[in-house]
Amino acid sequence: MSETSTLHDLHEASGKVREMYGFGDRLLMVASDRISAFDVVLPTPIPDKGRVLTGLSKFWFGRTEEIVPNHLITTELSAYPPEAQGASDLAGRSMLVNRLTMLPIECVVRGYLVGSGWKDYQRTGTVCGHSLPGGMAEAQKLPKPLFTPSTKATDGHDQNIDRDAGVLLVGEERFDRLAELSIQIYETAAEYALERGIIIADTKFEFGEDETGRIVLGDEALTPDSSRFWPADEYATGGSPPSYDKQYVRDWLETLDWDKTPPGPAIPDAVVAGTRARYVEAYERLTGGSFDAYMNASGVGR
Ligand code: PZK
Repeated sequence: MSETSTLHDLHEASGKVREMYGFGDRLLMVASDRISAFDVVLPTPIPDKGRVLTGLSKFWFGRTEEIVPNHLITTELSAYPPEAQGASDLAGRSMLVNRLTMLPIECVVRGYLVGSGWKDYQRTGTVCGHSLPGGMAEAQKLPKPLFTPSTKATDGHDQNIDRDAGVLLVGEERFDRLAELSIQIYETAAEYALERGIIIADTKFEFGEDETGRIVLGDEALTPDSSRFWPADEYATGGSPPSYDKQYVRDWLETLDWDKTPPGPAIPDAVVAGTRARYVEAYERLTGGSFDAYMNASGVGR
């Protein structure tokens, strides 16, 4: 006797804070409210975080589709496959997307000299094979955004690669197209965000190919989990600027005697509320719309 399958039976993969379900040539991506800090997923969710990230990805897919096609089909629950219709809590936090053949490089673009880029620069004067002017400060804006791809290493940490290594993985023609697309999307988004008070310091894109061999933007795009967002009014060089969304959590974690290995500590209510407010603020600043309106339009609470 055949049984009706539920969403749980169709689970294909878990990310740190997301889940993926398969429906033949389509996938359902679900963003949870889990938050990670210092690379550890904390036990306390940030209410609506997954909805903010999904709303932002949807917004950016719409604003970048003239540059590159993307995998988004719909976020309309009524258009989801029947197996997903009965599931609760998908509203506003899920996207139905086209299944792609994902390309095996992470397409990182850096507009500012921070993180591993700053470390590499201090050691070698270069970032992923790009040589830079001498005397740059931490968090300084780069003369031009750099394409600094990486691969997922077996330990889960990303390994920066140079052009030669990237070309071995995807071929020269694809590599050059990915670089060009990534920089064009980043420049367009960063210019727009800066007008709204948010610096996108760097970001990571993942691309795939559809059945016709066309390059398509996949994954999430230009969210605070895939990018470094900084408040423009607090920007300064000579240190690592505060994270727009996670600084409350990080500052509170630094007051504890926690060694940054799992399990992380539970987050107090005031820190949860402050962090949620920052995510909602990022959504509203970037999209120019109210997050309440997004929730209502997405069918949250129906
Ligand atoms: C794909 N991931 C990452 C893992 C997540 C996300 N359109 C696509 N086609 C095929 N594969 C993927 C995508 C996308 N996006 C994405 N892994 C494969 C991932 C776990 C949970 F939400």
